[in-house]
Amino acid sequence: MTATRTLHLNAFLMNAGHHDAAWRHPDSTPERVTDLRYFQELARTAERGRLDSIFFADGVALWGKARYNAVGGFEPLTLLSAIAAVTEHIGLIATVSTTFNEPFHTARKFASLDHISGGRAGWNIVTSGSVDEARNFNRDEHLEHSLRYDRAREFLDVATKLWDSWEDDAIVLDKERGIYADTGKLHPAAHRGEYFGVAGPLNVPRSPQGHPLLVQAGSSEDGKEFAAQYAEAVFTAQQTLADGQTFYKDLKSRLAKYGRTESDLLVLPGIAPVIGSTEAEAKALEQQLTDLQVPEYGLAQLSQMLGVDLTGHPLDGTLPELPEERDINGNKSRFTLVAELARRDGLTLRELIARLGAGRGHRVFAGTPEQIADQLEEWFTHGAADGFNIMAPVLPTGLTDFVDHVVPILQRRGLFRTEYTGRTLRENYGLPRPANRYTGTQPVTA
Ligand SMILES: Cc1cc2nc3c(=O)[nH]c(=O)nc-3n(C[C@@H](O)[C@H](O)[C@H](O)COP(=O)(O)O)c2cc1C
Repeated sequence: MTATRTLHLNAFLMNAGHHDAAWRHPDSTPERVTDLRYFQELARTAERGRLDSIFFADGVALWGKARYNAVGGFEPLTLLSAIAAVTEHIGLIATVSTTFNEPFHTARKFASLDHISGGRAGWNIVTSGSVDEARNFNRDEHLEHSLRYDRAREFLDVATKLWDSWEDDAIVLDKERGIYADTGKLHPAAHRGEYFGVAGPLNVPRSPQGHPLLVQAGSSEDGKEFAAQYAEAVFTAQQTLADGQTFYKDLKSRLAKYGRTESDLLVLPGIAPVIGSTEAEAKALEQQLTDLQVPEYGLAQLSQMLGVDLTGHPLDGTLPELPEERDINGNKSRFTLVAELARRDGLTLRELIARLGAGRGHRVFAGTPEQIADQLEEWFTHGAADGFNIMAPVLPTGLTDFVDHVVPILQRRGLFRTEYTGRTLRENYGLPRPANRYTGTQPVTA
């Protein structure tokens, strides 16, 4: 008998909320974005809803104009370690860039978080999209897009070797004989490649999940190929059911080449649900947030996403001539999504800024809990999603409303768990613990 397929839900948490005017809304608490307890409370709300995981995005530069939005905040691995201490089940996914880090540091930090949380760590692997980040790391220019992915592949080769560098039973703990570890079960990485030279082994014993859950969020050609090779969950922005289905099929069809099956990778599109007890109430909240937008902020965000400076362009005009995706050295897939959205719906800059306000290109849906559950069910049952990245437009209320009003509907429909059954993040996502590449290959020398 095959187990019934159920949804996986990840709460994508963002300071005052995902809407770029969330911090101005009366329900948000932007004064708490450097208050640990605020994030601990959000995590516990997500855990009360039996969500699979929480997730923090990250960049290594100040993103967006601080004059107009509550941007900036905690480094995700540090924050998630503190959240681990007050939660028991919820998965903890941190974004870390392969372009501006070293594999040894990164493997070590994730192995530590996995131990600290009892097997709940996940890594959102990003290659970083902005030149502002390069400028914080001794570079004037950003590494070219395809080279960032070359580096990311080598980074993952090394990181996974390091996580395997202690076999599961390497620690002998023989007090009598004075033997702590079976060093025959500790393996060097002995890596010398294009970008990295790493001797290994890691200085953290193998963690509960073996490897943290590997998540990826780039949807360009290179991004999809990288995901097919390494990722176990993919975050993606898709505007329509048809686009979602195309992306889903495309990504799953690439897995066989790497000896993987379709169930080895979960596709989780983002959705920013604007929830109201009636449809009119939801639409009114959406409008209220649009009315709070600062156009200068929206224009700066749009300029960043499109790689074109739009300062001074009339808000009631349309987009100027844009470059081709191949000439974009930032986030290619988001560039194309935004350009297509504007073209398809014939939007003015003002309308485009309003459409991007809640989700930065992720799908926004305003409606009742029932209508939102219908949307999730439709994508889930029509080949566009294995679950969703839930992006509350305003926090904490948007998450509380989702947990209290949408989750119970999904549970009643048999689409979502009512209790955690797994112990680790991988178990809750229904993904296997990776075998250690060295186990069974070495003589025992204890
Ligand atoms: C849901 C989601 C979250 C993302 N979070 C981040 C992030 O936190 N940091 C980051 O640098 N890029 C983030 N990205 C973008 C990238 O993952 C990506 O590495 C990069 O910009 C290249 O994308 P591309 O392959 O589409 O060009 C995110 C994308 C999505 C869909």
